[in-house]
Amino acid sequence: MARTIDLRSDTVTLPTPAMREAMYRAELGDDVFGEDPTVNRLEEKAAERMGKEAGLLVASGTQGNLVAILSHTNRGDEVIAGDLSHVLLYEVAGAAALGSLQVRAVPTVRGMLDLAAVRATIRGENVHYPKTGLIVVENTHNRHGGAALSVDQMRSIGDLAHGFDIPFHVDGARIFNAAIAHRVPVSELVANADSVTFCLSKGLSCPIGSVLCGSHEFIRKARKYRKMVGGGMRQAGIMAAPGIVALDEMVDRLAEDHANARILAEGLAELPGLEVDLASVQTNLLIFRVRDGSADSFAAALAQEGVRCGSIGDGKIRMVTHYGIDAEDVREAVRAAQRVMRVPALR
Ligand code: TLP
Repeated sequence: MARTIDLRSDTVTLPTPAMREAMYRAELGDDVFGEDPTVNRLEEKAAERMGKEAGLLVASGTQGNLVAILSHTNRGDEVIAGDLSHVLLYEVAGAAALGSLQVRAVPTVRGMLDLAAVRATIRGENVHYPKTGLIVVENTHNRHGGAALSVDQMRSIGDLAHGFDIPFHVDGARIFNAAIAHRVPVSELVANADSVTFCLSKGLSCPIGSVLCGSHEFIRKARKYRKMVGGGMRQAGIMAAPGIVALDEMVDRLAEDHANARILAEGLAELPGLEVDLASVQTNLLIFRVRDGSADSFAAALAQEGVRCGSIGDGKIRMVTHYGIDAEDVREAVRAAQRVMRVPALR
């Protein structure tokens, strides 16, 4: 049987042989005591890469964002985030449930926060108002089809936030994809961010983990919140070791995923019945609309053809390219979609 081409997410990536080897050989200690040398090495390396003072290994992107949000704010504060952001839509309302925070959504265009709306949403001094405690931006932006914000865009958000003395957190689950798309060092993208979370377990192919980076003082606070939410892990070097391999070996290859996403998008754009906005495809993620028929049945029929994708609501399909998917796989995915679109039941 032909193998499945799994385009549901870059989270499905499996560790490389070098990562498995690194896990096997990792020097370990108790990280809650700060004694796991491999974790310490990853945290230093990640912080250096991001241009920040310190790093903190966390279990997931969701945990990294939650811990960052808790560390920047106080109970009852407001957090401003994009209307389609992951922290708002897909993190189980952790900020509300665990931080007693109110998240205010502002409109976004291709991942970029509407700055006038942000300005209008920031609270002034009034007995009725909560404090605006944090602004969160996502780069690249998941629900905006992997849109990559530029250095200028990131800087303008940070400048606005800091003009009001508000910290600025970056949900950079896929920040390296943004850096590759704009051909800039990742540290430039997050230069004026107070904190950034990036995921090891997506395009970088690690089995587990994300790293939260920021100032020494911020990370000291975040370390306690990580413990509070059960993220104090012991011999976590086994998950940090592949992270080190990822930062050394897996960043530049993200360009291949972007090239494959482009081949995929161009192929799908040819098919009548699908609505693909080629201009929106910047990185490894592609969101398009099924014009004829339902997105759910399209995804189900495509799965029958050996290609898995995500039906994300509103008649839309998401496909993500990643390590383990090559140009021939995406061409096969296009052929499968072609077969599916000819199925009369879908029309
Ligand atoms: N996103 C996952 C799903 O949750 C949708 C995916 O398959 O894309 N920020 C962003 C921008 C993300 O896309 C994700 C994961 C996270 C945070 C959370 O990361 P994890 O899954 O490690 O908690």
